[in-house]
Amino acid sequence: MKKRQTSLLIALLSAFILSAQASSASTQSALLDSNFEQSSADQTWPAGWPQPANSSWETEDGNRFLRLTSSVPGKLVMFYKEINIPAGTEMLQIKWKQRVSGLVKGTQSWHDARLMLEFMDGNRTPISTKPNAPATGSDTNGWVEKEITINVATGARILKFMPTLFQVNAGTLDLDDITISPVASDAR
Ligand SMILES: [Ca+2]
Repeated sequence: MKKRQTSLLIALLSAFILSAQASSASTQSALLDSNFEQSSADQTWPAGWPQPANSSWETEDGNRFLRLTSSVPGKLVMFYKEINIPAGTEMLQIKWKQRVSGLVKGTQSWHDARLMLEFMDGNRTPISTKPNAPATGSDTNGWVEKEITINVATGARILKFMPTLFQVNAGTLDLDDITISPVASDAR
C-alpha cells in the first residue's frame, strides 16, 4: 500500500514538473531588455551598455534613449554588445524602436543605418552564417517599431548585436526599448 502511494506521488510530481516545463517554454524571459530609463544620481550611462565615441544618452519629453551620431563622413559608428544564447535556442526575436534623422548615405549602397548581427560559438570563434542586417537608408518618420526573428546558427552561443551607422556621411540613429528573446518552438 505504501509503495503504491509513493508511485502515485512520483507520478503526480512528474506531471507537475512536465507542466512547469511546458509553460516556461512559451514565455521565455528576455536575454536583453533595455529601455535606457535608469537614472540614479551616480549613473552616467545605461548599465551593461558600451559607451563608444559618438554615442550619447539622450532625454526627450521624459524618455531616455541611446543615440549614435555621425560626425566624420565615412566613419563607422557602432554599439557593440554581446548576448549569451542559451543552449538549444533555435530562434531569437529582436524588437527595438529606432529613429533615423539627417541621414546621408556613404559612397556604397550599404553605407546606411543598420543592425549588424553575427554569431560566435562557445569558444568565441566567429560563425560565418549570419542573419541579414535590417537596414535603413533614409530618415524615419519619427520613432518606428521594428521586429525581426532570426535563426540561430548551428553551434552559436553568442550573438554580436551591433546597431551601426555604417560609414554614412551624416546622420543620427536613436535606439530605445530593445528586447531580445528566445522564441519558443510552440510560438512559431
Ligand atoms: Ca526609453
